[in-house]
Amino acid sequence: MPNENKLPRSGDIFCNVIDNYGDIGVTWRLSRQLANEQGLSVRLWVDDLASFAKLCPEADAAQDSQRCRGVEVRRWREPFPEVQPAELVIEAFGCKLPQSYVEAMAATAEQPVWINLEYLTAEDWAEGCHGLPSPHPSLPLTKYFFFPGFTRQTGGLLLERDLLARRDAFQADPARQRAYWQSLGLDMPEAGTLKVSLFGYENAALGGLFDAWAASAQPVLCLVPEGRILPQVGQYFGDAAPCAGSGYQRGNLRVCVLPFVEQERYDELLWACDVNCVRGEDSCVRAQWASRPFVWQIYPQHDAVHWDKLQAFLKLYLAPLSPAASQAVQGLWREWNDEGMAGQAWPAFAAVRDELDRRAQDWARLLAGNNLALNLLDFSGEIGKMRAFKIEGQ
Ligand code: TRH
Repeated sequence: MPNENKLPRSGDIFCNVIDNYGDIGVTWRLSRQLANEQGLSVRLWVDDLASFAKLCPEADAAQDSQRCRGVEVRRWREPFPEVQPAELVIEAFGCKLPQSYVEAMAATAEQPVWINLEYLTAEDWAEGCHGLPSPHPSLPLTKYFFFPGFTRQTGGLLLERDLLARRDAFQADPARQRAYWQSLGLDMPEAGTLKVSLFGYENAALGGLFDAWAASAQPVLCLVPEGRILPQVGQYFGDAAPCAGSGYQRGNLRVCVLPFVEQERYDELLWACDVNCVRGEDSCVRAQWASRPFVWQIYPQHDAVHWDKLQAFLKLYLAPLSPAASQAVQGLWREWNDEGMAGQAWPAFAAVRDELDRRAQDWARLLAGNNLALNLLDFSGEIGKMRAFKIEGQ
């Protein structure tokens, strides 16, 4: 059947898991949105199903093909099976598509829209590169760069249709929050307790921050999902085998280790906390949708290029803040990323939390209209129309 409005009806999304959960976290989220909110028939090709199963526990890492939450999840292995390419093809983060699949794309009657979904950055150059075409050197195919981002000149951010309404309902409902804490095996924290979630990479600054929380006048409850920072948490409290369910107390600081949960449930943790320490890319975006102050541990890259990325984000995020609040955030983020004495910057950060709360809410409102999945479909539709126009004009 001819596709009159030129919006894609099917999608193939390719994910090569490099390390951690960011690559699969983003592609799994996008797959579900395209399938469940936009009605596309979506195949997600993943080369590491064990990582995928951490985000989606009902998945079976031993299966080559399975349906999970409206998405066909396929093991990406070589030799790549012979399949009909989808109308929208997304390679995430520059992963190299199988040669046979690229050739099949070139052989289709209507060329698929081929997108390279890039990493998120607030750096200015992303606006200039967003949407640029890259013709294939030998085949009649063009790939387009699609940059997520924080401004209208970029592709926006992944945001589920009902996420903000669900967040508001959760944050306004003490009964739901109580039930959430109980599901973690904890009582609802007493009013006045500062609740912090802490998802991070190894970080030598951890001890300093823990010291500051232990010595603070306000009780601090810190929730640590299982992961790379856990050995250091154990070391701080003299426990050689920390695991989900472990709990510790020092001074006014209580730390509870949580299991790594499925992706949707991680949002609830962010909504339930007053401050969220996040890392990488996807958890950082989720912390922004939580509308609470956050501390970002950026994924470290060669030649320290991640510092430019961090500064570019701070420039946008901090622009309307008072000098005191702006300096407080910069101080803590720098220490947390530079593995300095993060504890030293904490009191200044804690002192401006009201202003940071307001900023977090404004920021999420500002970003919410720039939805990546919708932008991606609009972009694909435009390319489809442009091609149809060219063919007609021939
Ligand atoms: O896991 P990450 O460190 O991934 C990183 C980044 O994406 C980085 O940009 C990339 O270059 C590198 O991988 C290779 O952090 P990120 O991006 O926050 O991804 C974590 C995912 O895990 C996110 O989708 C949220 C999810 N998550 C859960 O589903 N359950 C949990 O309990 C927790 C803590 C996280």
